[in-house]
Amino acid sequence: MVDESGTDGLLGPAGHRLVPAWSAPARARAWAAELAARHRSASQEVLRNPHLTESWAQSAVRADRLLTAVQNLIGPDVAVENTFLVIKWPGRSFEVPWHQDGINDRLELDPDRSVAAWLALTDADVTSGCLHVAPGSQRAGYLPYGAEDATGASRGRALQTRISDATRGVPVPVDAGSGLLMDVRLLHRSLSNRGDQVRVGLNIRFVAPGGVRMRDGSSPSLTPISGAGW
Ligand SMILES: O=C(O)CCC(=O)C(=O)O
Repeated sequence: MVDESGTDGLLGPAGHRLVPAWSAPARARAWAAELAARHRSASQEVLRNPHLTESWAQSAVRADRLLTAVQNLIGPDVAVENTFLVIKWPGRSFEVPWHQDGINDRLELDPDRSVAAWLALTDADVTSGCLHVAPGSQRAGYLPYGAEDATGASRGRALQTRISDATRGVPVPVDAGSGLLMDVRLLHRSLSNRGDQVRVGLNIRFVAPGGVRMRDGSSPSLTPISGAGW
């Protein structure tokens, strides 16, 4: 794969961008309320690949404004490689350490043919555990990362990326129904929810044809969303 380090990438110097109003806020909040009601008794924090089984997630990954923004970056042929729902319960400790969405033990994404999205189903602010991003960090390319911690419960994320002391994160509050697009090399993390309301967010990895390189010999599992190139 081409060494993409040193480049600003598809999302420019900041490496991320807001996607305003991919959903009506009330609809996003209704999905979040239903998810919270369903998973509250087990305090479940992570749902893997809900786009394969849940109708709300099948709608979310196809939302018009989101898909148009993704197509403007990676072209008309778009597939979903992975989705990852995080429910942060109020007052409960649950952090997602610094990581890059485009690399893990299984795969590496081409930053010119893929993009990550994070969709807020509830309001997410500093108190409730919004994302923190390190603008410009994508220029360093993929970095070494550590093993998931024991509490990671198989998140399927290459967590604990070793970041430099100079790397600074900035919080990015996002309202329900809006979201972020991120360069797949952008360092980001989230802290625990210290508020009194549940915080729900959906991470999506979108790819164009040829955007996935498998590192473990397995085949990519792709859900085509648009275009004829699949
Ligand atoms: O929702 C969160 O708090 C973090 C999710 C995330 O960064 C990811 O899934 O890559």
